Amino acid sequence: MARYTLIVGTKNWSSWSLRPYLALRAIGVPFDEEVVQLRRDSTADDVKRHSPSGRVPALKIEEGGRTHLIWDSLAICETLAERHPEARLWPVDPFVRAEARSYAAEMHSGFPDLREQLSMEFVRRIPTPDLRDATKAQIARILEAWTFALERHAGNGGFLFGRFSIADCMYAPVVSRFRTYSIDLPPLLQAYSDKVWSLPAMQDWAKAAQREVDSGLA
Ligand SMILES: N[C@@H](CCC(=O)N[C@@H](CS)C(=O)NCC(=O)O)C(=O)O
Repeated sequence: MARYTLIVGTKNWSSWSLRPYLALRAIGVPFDEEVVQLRRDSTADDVKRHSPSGRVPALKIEEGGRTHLIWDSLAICETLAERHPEARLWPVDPFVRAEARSYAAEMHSGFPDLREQLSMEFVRRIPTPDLRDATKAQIARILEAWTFALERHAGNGGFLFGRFSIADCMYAPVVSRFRTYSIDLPPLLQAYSDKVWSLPAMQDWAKAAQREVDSGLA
């Protein structure tokens, strides 16, 4: 059996790390975890020891006497979906799957102002900053995208595409950001955010992030 080790950044801050963590938890396989502390003098060297891109997350897979490394949140999620088809991390219908992939890719490559102005502070509550027009437009796009998916698919499980999928993994840090910065959501989207926030895996991440904050690591 393969042995998985997920290398993540400081949990209060590392939005990219949260995504494959949620995918691994959804699959339900055991995995080890190594946390690299971000925003320290040693961070660049510490990350580079684990990941050739100099970024976390990375996933180490030890199998058949060999060690394989996958880096980048979306590449890790895709690899996990391929290795664990029974977990149905992507929707079964090919066109719904293509749509869910579009959601994941849009998040992965976009929303730079949202990411910069509402940076992830998983367990903190921070007054809403004076939002730039670009940030407002990106929030509006996310609300539109979530509404579109939920209205069409949520009936089958309450997530963006019904069952929990990689699309939800990719947007989970946005759920946290909207909570941290008190971004108003209409009831449908608030219910979706509450559902994601209350996932056991999100709550475990929150407990670890709180420990980082309490001990001065974040
Ligand atoms: N596109 C990458 C982005 C990864 C990324 O930017 N990770 C940040 C942490 S969330 C990082 O490793 N930063 C290194 C540093 O702060 O030195 C992915 O999806 O995994």
